[in-house]
Amino acid sequence: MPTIYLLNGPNLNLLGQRQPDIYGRETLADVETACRALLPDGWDLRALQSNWEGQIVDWIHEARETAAGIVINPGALSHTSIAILDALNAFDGPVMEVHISNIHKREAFRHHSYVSARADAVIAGLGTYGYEAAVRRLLSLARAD
Ligand code: CA2
Repeated sequence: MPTIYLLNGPNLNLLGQRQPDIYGRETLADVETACRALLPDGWDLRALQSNWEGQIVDWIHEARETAAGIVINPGALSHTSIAILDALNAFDGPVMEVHISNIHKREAFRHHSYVSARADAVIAGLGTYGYEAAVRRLLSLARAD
């Protein structure tokens, strides 16, 4: 069954609980539900969150075997992690990078993302709708194949 990996990095488990002015009021569970609702019959979503860089690297390796595409919000690891970039570079399918906030409107240290060097698209500032936009794009790419 074609599966989309929805990966979230550090602190995104707190979504909907703190800083609603920046990240909105939806929880990660809400995001998963909204993304799952977009899937055609026969598709699956594997939604995962970790505060640990190595765990995210391991999930990207797992995705190499099984995933039709990856939607990833690496959180703060976007700005630091060459390990996640290297793992994504070993994945052959489409990669959508999502940031809930507009990282370019925030502190300078958020303006650069290592992951963007691999991502096929970068979505920033659409709020949690960015995840849905990313899933829609992945599905349209897969259907064009
Ligand atoms: O805008 C985004 O999605 C970010 O990837 C979120 C990261 C931040 O470090 C990036 O620069 C931009 C932080 C995620 C923290 O999420 C929280 C959510 C609610 C409450 C506290 C933290």
